Parts: sequence; structure tokens; C-alpha cells
Amino acid sequence: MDYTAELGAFCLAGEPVIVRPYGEGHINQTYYVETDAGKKYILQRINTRLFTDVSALMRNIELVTGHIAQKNRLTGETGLTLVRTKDGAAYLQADSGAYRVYDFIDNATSHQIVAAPALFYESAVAFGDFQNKLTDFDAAQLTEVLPDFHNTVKRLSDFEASRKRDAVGRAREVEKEIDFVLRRRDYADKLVGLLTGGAIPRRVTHNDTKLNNVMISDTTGKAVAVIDLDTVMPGSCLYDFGDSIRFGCNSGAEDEPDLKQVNFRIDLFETYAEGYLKTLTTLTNTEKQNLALSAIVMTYECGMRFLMDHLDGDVYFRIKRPGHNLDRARTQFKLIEDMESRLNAMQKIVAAQ
Ligand code: ADP
Ligand code: GN1
Ligand code: MG
Repeated sequence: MDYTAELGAFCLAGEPVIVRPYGEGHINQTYYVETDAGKKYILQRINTRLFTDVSALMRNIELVTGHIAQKNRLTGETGLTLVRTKDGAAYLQADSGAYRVYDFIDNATSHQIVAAPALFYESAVAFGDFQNKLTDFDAAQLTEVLPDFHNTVKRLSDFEASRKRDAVGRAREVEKEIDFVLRRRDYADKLVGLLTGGAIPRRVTHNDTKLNNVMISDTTGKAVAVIDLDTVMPGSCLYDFGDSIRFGCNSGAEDEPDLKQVNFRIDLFETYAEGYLKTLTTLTNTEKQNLALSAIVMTYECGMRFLMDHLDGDVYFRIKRPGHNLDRARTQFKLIEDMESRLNAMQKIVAAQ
């Protein structure tokens, strides 16, 4: 598909001359677009199997990017910017799917792995800053487009149902991994329990704080913008902090098949905690006390989701090879074991900030 017709519906500068698949996202289909006027864009075909209410999703994104843009005008920062359709809409509903276009953030990189600690520090500052900018955003304006997204208790019961269903007959081959999840079931209510019991505040959070969801300037090394706002919903800072650690403190890739390459980097944990806590100074004591644990719980949740998708026949996360989701699940479980043995040290690091 060349997407000429779809792109024609948006207010682009010039005619598209290059359209090619782009990035490493697991959810949407992303394309790099360049026009004959030299302008660059990102085109995304929105995953409507997951986001069934695209209109609500895009209203959320308009509201959040608008709120952040208002703050950025005061500081001269840039951010994620939607390009409207010629009809003035935030997205296009075409026969071939639902599409949105963003200005391409140039001279910046979405990193798949922490190449240097300073870069990870900047991502912590970016997510802390993102949280700061949303503290005065009215959560009631948002639609919860993916209800129970980080409800780990619900995720666990979905996992158990999937295991019983065993849709593609893979459960027997992964008994060891299933057992890993079930033996640690007590993790499931740790964060959700704090939130529902009112022990920690409900905030508007990003909920998908992987390092590759921050664009970092190739010239200054500073974060330019937080991207991938599909999951901005009411949640907890612990979801955001824990998910950043899950992805960034891995010495290997999220899908590394050789587990010897996958080790928890406590030095990077310290780097991230320092950047996050320096930027986000409004954390409560209970939030702070649970930061280290949140890294384990979020890794547990994500590993369980990868394993569940493997059991379901790879219907959720995009895969590039057979067993891809199983490889992803195994890296998460390796990280959990490492973090379990370092939890005291992680807690001390947080307390020292
Ligand atoms: P997914 O939900 O599938 O992860 P993302 O919104 O994160 O989709 O986009 C996938 C990738 O596309 C990002 O990791 C990044 O490399 C690239 N990308 C997304 N938006 C932009 C943008 N505005 N400018 C430059 N690159 C972008
Ligand atoms: C997905 O969209 P992307 O690739 O940034 C997923 C996250 C997972 C992550 C694991 C909407 O994130 O929840 O943590 O993969 N996003 C959604 O890499 O499910
Ligand atoms: Mg992404």
C-alpha cells in the first residue's frame, strides 16, 4: 500500500515522495513520510482491534498534546504535534483503517537500549516532567480507552483463563514459565491495592514509559518529547516508574533470546531514580517507598502479558519470528529474578535520593 489517498486527506506541506515502515512499536503501524517540499511526518495506522473507540482515543491525545503545548509555549520546548486533516479533524477514518499524522521529530532518536547512562537519566527527567505538566490536567476529561490497563490482578486472571483455554496448544511446552508466574501471584495486587485503597494518589500517567517512547536529541542529548500517548489515562506514578525500569535497566534487548545477555543493571536503576526524583518532587512517602517494588511488579505484569500472548497464538504484540513473545517473556522473568535478589539495595538507593 502506498497510502497516497490517506495522506492526501491531511494538511501536509508538499506531496509525499517517500512512505516507508518505521520504528519498533508493538501496537500501531508506523510509517515515515517525506514530501517533495522536504517536510517529514509520521503516519500511523491506529490499531483499531485494540482501540475500538478511536474517536475517544484521539480526543484524549488532542487534549493531552494541547495541554502540554500550552506549557511548552512558555518554556520554548517542543512536543508531539498532531497534523490535522483538511476537514480539521485529529484523525482520518478511511475504508482501509484509522490514521493519524504527527510532525516528524527530526535529529532525535527513539532508543531501543540504554547506550549511555546520561541518556537514561534524560528519559527519567522527561517522564518526570511529563507528570509535572499533567498535575493540573483534569482527569475527568479523559476516556479510559483501555480499562484496567495496569490492573495486574485482572491481568493475572486473564492469564489463568488463557492458560486453561490453551488456544494453540502451547501450554505444555511452557509449564516452567507458567509456574514462574503463578508462584509469584502475590505481586499482582501490590500496586493496584495501594491505588484502590487510597494509599497512593490517582494521577494522570503515561502508562507506557519505555525508553523508546521518548525522543532524545542527537545533538544535545536532552529529551525533546514524550511520544506514544495512546495509554495516557488515570493511573499511578509507580506504573510509569516501574515500566521505565523494566525496559531500561535490562543489559540486553527486551526480546534477547540469549538470557546470559539479560541482567538487571542496578547502576542504571540509580541513574533513573535520581533523574525521576529530582524532577518529580511531589511524590508522597508511600509512592517513594514503593518505587523499587514497582519495578518488579511492572516487569511481572509485562512478562505475564507476553507469555499470555504466546499462549493465545500471538494475537496482541506484533511478532517478527516464531517464539518472539516467549523470548520476551523470558527476558522479563530473568530480570525479575535479578531484581528480587537486589530489592534491598534498590530500596536503599531510593531512600538515599
Ligand atoms: P507504538 O504504539 O506502536 O509503539 P509509537 O507511537 O511509539 O507507536 O511509534 C513507534 C515509533 O515511531 C517510535 O518508537 C519512534 O521511533 C517513531 N515515532 C513515533 N512518533 C514520532 C515522531 N513524532 N517523530 C519521530 N519519530 C516518531
Ligand atoms: C506495547 O506500544 P508500545 O510498543 O510502546 C504495550 C505496552 C507494553 C510494551 C512492551 C498499548 O508498547 O503496554 O509494555 O508494548 N502497549 C500497549 O514492550 O499495549
Ligand atoms: Mg511506542
